[in-house]
Amino acid sequence: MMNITIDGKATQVPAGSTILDAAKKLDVHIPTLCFLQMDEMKFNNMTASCRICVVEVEKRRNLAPACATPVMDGMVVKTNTIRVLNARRSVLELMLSDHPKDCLVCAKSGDCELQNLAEYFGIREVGVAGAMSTYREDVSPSIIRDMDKCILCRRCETMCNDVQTCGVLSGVNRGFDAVVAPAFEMNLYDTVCTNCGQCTAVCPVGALVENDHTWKVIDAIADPEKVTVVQTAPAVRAALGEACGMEPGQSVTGKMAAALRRLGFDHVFDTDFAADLTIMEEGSEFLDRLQKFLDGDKNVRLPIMTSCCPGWVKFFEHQFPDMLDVPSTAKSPQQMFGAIAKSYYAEILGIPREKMVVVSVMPCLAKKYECSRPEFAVNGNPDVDIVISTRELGRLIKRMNIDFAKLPDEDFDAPLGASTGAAPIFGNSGGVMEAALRTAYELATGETLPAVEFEAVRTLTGVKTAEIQVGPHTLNVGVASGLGNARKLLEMVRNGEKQFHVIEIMACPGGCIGGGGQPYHHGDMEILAKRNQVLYNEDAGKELRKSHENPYIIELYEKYLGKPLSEKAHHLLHTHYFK
Ligand code: HC0
Ligand code: SF4
Repeated sequence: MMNITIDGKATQVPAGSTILDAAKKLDVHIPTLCFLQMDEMKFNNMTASCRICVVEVEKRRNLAPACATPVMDGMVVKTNTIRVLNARRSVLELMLSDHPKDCLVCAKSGDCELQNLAEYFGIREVGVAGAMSTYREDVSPSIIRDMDKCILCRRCETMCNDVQTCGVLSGVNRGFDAVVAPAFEMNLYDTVCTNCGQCTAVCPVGALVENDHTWKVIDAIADPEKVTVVQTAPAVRAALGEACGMEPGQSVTGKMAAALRRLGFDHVFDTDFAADLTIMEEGSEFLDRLQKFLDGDKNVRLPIMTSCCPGWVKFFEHQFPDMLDVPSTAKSPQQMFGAIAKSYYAEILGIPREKMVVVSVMPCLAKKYECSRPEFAVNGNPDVDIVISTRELGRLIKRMNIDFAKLPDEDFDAPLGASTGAAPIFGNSGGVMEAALRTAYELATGETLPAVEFEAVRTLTGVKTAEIQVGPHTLNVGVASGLGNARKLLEMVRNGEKQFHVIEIMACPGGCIGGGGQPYHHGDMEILAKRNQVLYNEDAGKELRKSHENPYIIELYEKYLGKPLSEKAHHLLHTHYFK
């Protein structure tokens, strides 16, 4: 152990700890900007590039960055001397001298770590004339890159390279022109970017933000010629409260339905309905492949992999093009919902699909890209027209003067608003697997499951493998969240290291609860754990907890689709992948 004294308070920390670690232990606040660490995700941005955290160390000539300086035994540190304060203020002024001053119209205003620091240090004018560099704006369907605002903290690079293993972003150019960009300074859209949005989740400023579509939603609602239909993803209900000023960990499903009605949507539905539908299709596809495999069919591909996460789909299309026949062909719940809304439900309403506007509220930025894929449209009319993130819905609710916390709990509309407990858990890593196992077990064995909870596949972050008994079959299952973890599982499959039967992958660490469009959690992993619990509680509180028990899903098959994997179901609910 190392002894250290900070601002007159003494403590001991293990060797290898930084001054910042010791300060946290002592409850001494040291401001940081570039630094961010999330051990559970293996995310560690310790570039020490911003120098906001400098401190004075006795017997050392230079100030030291607290985030990257290891504690030495007997160290004496001061965090608030005039020398330290002046150095931090100069650093901040230099940074602001090369930063746009358009906070009034910046997407990150109110949530910007640089703005917060300027306020904390009482900066009222920038006394340094900087050479403001300008960079073109890069707009993808999911993300806007405004590199004028980049402060070179490198958090996005760490996320994209170390956690997601996509390798899209790295530092380019020198001096004032230095930015973080794709190779050859290509647009994100032209790279192997998966649109996961995890870079926006860690960007401290407005350099990487979602492509905001809130005004498109307002326009659609105000258009008297349009019928607006909204769907909400499983993970949104676990975090929307945070975007509306409530404490993390509160389930706001009923308030969310009420808010969407107050916003003026004509039909307030739930992606959870389509999650149940996905289980019917994906579960049946799995049982079909498993039976063929057991019958000795050499052409059948196992494991089956979930295909509901569009960041993951883009990842395997780019990185594993030799394995495009492995994932399930089932569309994601978002796209199944759009396809059913604009066929089955448009027919019930007696309107043409062009009159309907389907809006999704998602925890995810890749969903914005997913709905723009040409295969998810009929004669150019998309199945899902507009996707907004949880953060954007929070903004809309505030913009429309809705006092969210005081709203009553309301139900979704029928028929596309009904779901079982198997659906909300889709938002947790391991949830799609659990939902699929509940249904596959009962369809395969014809018996009632003794207990619906499959604890063995529940995991907050990382990789989990388990053996699950389904009737006479022992299934090897794998679950991964975060694309770096997905890569590990896929390489095991490709190398033939392990025979899996089913694999669930979600691109974002923790699953959709940690999606790139969720309220910023600033590295606080407890917030993710609370969101995770909200969804399991919602499942536990439902009377029906298996997708095949959803009465409206049963009705949809009886009246419209026939049975899972029917020709009509294939036409509306399945897709294919591209190299
Ligand atoms: Fe998800 Fe989904 S669970 S990807 O994470 O399957 O975004 O929440 O909506 O589509 O249902 C996101 C969340 C969804 C889809 C569902 C799946
Ligand atoms: Fe990398 Fe994901 Fe950001 Fe694309 S969206 S640049 S893949 S972190």
